[in-house]
This record gives sequence, C-alpha cells and structure tokens, in this order.
Amino acid sequence: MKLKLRTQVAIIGAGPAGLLLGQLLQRRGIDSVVLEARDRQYVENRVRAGVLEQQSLDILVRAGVGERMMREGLLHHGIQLRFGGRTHRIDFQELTGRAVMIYGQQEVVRDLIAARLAAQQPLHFEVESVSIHDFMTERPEVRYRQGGEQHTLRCDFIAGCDGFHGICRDSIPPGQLTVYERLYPFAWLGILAQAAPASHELIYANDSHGFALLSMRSPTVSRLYLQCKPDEDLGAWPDERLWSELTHRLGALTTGPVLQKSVAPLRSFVAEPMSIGRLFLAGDAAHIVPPTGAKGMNLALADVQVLAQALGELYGTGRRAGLDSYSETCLRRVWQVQRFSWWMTSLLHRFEDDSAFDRRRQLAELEYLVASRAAAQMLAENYVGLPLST
Ligand code: FAS
Ligand code: PHB
Repeated sequence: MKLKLRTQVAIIGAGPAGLLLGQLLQRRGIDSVVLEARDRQYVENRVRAGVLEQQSLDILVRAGVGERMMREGLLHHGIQLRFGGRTHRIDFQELTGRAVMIYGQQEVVRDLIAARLAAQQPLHFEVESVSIHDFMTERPEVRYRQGGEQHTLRCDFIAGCDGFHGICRDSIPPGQLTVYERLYPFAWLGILAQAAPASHELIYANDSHGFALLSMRSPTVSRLYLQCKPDEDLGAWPDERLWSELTHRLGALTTGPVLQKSVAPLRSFVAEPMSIGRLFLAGDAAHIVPPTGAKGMNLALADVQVLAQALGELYGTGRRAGLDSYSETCLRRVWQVQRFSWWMTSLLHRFEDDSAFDRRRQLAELEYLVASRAAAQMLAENYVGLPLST
C-alpha cells in the first residue's frame, strides 16, 4: 500500500549532519523527517571522528545535546608534533585561547538520536531504495520503502546528508555540478585498542616509515592510525606487528587488545554548488577532507548550522537570502578547511615519489613550525577552528 506523508524538510541520512539538522529545526518549530538506510545499532557504533572544534562544541551545547559531551569528553589545549625522534607541543591555549574536545563521533550520534526519539520526532532506520524527485519544482518528493511498504514523502525542501556514497549528490543532473578532487597515494590503517593512551594529548608523527597518529576515546581506550598502502591487506597486520610499527613511529606506547581495525582511503573532494533548486547538500555528501586535520565532522556540523539558520529565516520571515547564499557561505569555509587538511596531510605523510630534497624540505617546514610562533599560530587557529563567519 502506498503511504503519502508530508513534512517541511526531508532529511536523508542519520549521520552527524542529518541528525543535528533535525535537532536545530525541531528547536525552531520546523517539521522534519530523518530517513536512514542502516539500523540504529550500526549507526551508533560506527567508529569515525574523534575531535570537535571549539565551535562544534558550542553548536552542540546550544542545540541542547552537549550535557554528556561536557561530562565525558576530554578537553585538549594542544597537540604534539613528532619528527626526528623528538616531540614538540603546539599550545592552543597560549596561541588562540581556545581548545578542542575529544569525544567520539558515535557518542555525538548517540546523543542526537536519543534527543530526537525523546522529542518523538520521526527518525526511520533501515529504509531502502530511497530516491528524490522534483527538487527543481516547488513540490519535491522523497520515495522509499520501509517494512515492505512503498512511501512517498512530500516536502518543501530536501537536505542531502547521506554522506559521500549517498544518492542525493548523484541525483543532480550531470553538468550541474563541478567536482574538485585529489586522491592521496596512501591510506590510514586505524585501530581502536583497550589501552590507556600513552600521551594526554594527540601525537601527530612524521616518521621515516611514514605518518602515524596517537588519539584516544577515553582514559582507557586509544585510537591509533598509521600511514599504509591504499590496498593494504589487514590480514598482514597481526596485533604484535601493529604495536611494534606504531611504537617505531610514535615512541613508547601502552599496548592492549585491539578492538577494531580498518583501512580508510584519503581524499580531498568538493562538489559545487552545494544547493540546486530545493535540494541542499551538507557534510560528506558535498565534500570530503583527509582526516589529518580532524575536520570532516566539524565541517558537517558547520554546514547544517548555516542551513538551519537559513530555513529558520525563510519559515520565520519569508526571506530567502540565507537559502540563496547557503552554498556560497559554506564553500568559503569548505575551501579554507580543504587547504588546511591538504597542508597537514602534505606536511606529515611520506610520498613515495618524494626526492631527498622534498624530504629535507618537509623536515625544514616542521622545524620552522615548532620554532616560529607565527607558524605555530597558523596551525593552531586552523585546528581549533576558524570563526564560522569566515
Ligand atoms: P555520514 O557519512 O557520517 O552519514 C551519512 C548517513 O547517511 C550514514 O548514516 C549513511 O548510512 C546514510 N545514508 C547513506 N546513503 C543513504 C541512503 N541512500 N538513504 C538513507 N540513508 C543513507 N572527521 C573529523 O572531523 N575528525 C576526525 O577525527 C575524523 N576521523 C575520521 C576517521 C575516519 C576513518 C573516517 C572515514 C572519517 C573521519 N572523519 C573525521 C570524517 C567523518 O567524520 C565525516 O566527515 C562525517 O561522518 C560526516 O558526517 P555526515 O556528513 O553526516 O555523513
Ligand atoms: C580520531 O581521534 O579518530 C582522529 C583524531 C585526529 C585526526 C583524525 C582522527 O586528525
């Protein structure tokens, strides 16, 4: 049986972007329906981001979902850079007066899902064959199947928050989008380990064997990454080899059982414009950054902050200015963050085709960064997050 539904904003995807948009719209009295392809358990246990910029913190607290984050998250006032076997601190507090919060993406997603269900707002998991229609007209529609039933959701606007591999961006007619992309010749092998972090701050290492990162999820759970080949075989990495290679690149570590292993490709990607007709793309559906700058989730949260404000203006005053400038506003920030993420990736990874000159130049840039206050401030202000209005 075909069920016809109606809402103001149809949100595709229950990642950080889609769920936060739903929360911000609900607080403005704007109706929305969130459609998610996976089940709740999968979405709440997917290990991804771990660093929240200052303004992401502020957005989540203002949206009424920051209580557990402020209680359980780890506030960091700096990071460590490691090269030539030595570690150097970048002091965010001294250089910017601001900090970052270490709080897993799956925790942010859990808090947002709990808030949405507590407010009895529609959130449909395990939907299938989602398709979007007529977003160039005044009456867009989303069609999907759930529980063996076909549904049509009529709406005023569609928010494409369905990530890089979603259907929304691909539904835009060819020729209407300009795509900018850079694929990196390496990937990240990431692990989650039941091991107390060996440092109370993140360590980014540029080692002769390649990049490595020590991060964490709590005082007892470490999150570590090392640079590997894009087609790296996880089977070739038993725990002992993992810990010995991570120790080589990061220095002494506390080891423990490895809970999860994954290999993630590194890419820089931007699709322009971020809105077409009544379809608005946000987060990974529109742009991807290599995780070296810890920006992906933060950019997704910043996009939907701009979109919620613009929709609030339209429904509140009838003015479309915010919606009409949504893409331009977000892309200004997206390209700043693309530049910083590419720069961190170029600074900290080994490129196979690097000459001996490139290698020495890379080390000279790292030496300059830890010797010059101006250079360290550039890194710090980008890492804690450039002001939203940029
Ligand atoms: P998401 O991909 O999170 O969510 C999209 C949702 O849409 C998913 O739940 C998906 O199931 C759903 N969906 C897809 N197709 C659908 C369809 N057809 N119908 C319905 N639903 C559909 N970022 C940081 O800021 N800091 C970090 O430290 C960091 N580390 C990372 C580490 C790794 C290994 C990876 C892969 C990414 C990392 N990122 C990091 C980036 C990451 O956090 C993303 O930027 C973030 O998930 C983007 O959020 P969304 O745009 O909401 O997309
Ligand atoms: C993480 O904690 O998962 C993490 C932290 C910093 C990064 C990337 C990932 O740059």
